[in-house]
Amino acid sequence: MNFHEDFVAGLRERRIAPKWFYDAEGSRLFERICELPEYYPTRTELALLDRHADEFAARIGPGAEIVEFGAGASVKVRLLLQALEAPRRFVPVDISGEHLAEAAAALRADFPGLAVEPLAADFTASLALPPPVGRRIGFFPGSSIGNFEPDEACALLARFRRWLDGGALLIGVDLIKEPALLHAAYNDARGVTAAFNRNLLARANRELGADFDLSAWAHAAFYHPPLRRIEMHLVSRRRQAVCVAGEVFEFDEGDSLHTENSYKYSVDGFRALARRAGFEPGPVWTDAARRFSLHWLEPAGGVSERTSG
Ligand code: AVJ
Repeated sequence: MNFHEDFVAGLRERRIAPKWFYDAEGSRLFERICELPEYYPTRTELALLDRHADEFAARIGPGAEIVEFGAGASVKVRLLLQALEAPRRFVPVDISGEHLAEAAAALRADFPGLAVEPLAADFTASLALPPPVGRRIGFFPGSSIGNFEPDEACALLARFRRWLDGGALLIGVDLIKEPALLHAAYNDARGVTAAFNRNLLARANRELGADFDLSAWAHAAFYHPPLRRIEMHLVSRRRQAVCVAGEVFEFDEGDSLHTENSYKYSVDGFRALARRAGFEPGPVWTDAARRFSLHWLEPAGGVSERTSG
């Protein structure tokens, strides 16, 4: 559960969970990725949120509470909040506490009537949400769902459904597309994605006193069509030994640490997954080039109308 144990266990398995990318530095690097010309998901999703904000607001209704899972920067939720009628409360949940506090302060200043109650937590573990104060709506933008194996993604969606207490989920999902476009998005010319990937090792150096030589690890990211996923790896450029918290790990030239999967879905494939998780998929919004999608998911099985009180 903590970075130390999970990272060391991950080194043995040659696989590290992507949630550990997001320390303060990693969160900053991720924000830079979102501004890259090659990284189409963020700007495509932002355009969708902007264009359809009134439709989302109509579905969400007045006096709602928004819970954002993996809330990094607040740009996306701002578009939503601005369109809502008297939103009651915003609960951003993020694994990077430092990052959360900054964003929360800015939101409070800009939305005076809104209670902002950040929760520094790992939502892949357990989540102690406060009792809802209005109709609770989940917001999970950015296609972070793609980080999970489809079965895990299904289990996570089912957990969101329970946490949402009868409320709906608005979720962003990156779509299957031409491999060249996917490849470019994870192999940007400026090397920001490579720096983001290597920050995992830099973080281990900072927090665990590890002695990774960052220049000895190559960034590798590629689309794997049979599994419909981008894989990111850090590949050892030479034979080397690394010391992490008193333990030595040996790597041959070409050994890889698998640091991330980013699954891509078809619209129908994702709707089927959502159904398996107990949701009734509603409308889907996509851009003209069908690069990215936003899905409205209601809990299946007749959930009561929202109450006004
Ligand atoms: C935040 C998981 C959606 O998979 O595209 C971006 C993370 N990794 N570039 C993604 C990421 C490399 C991103 N998610």
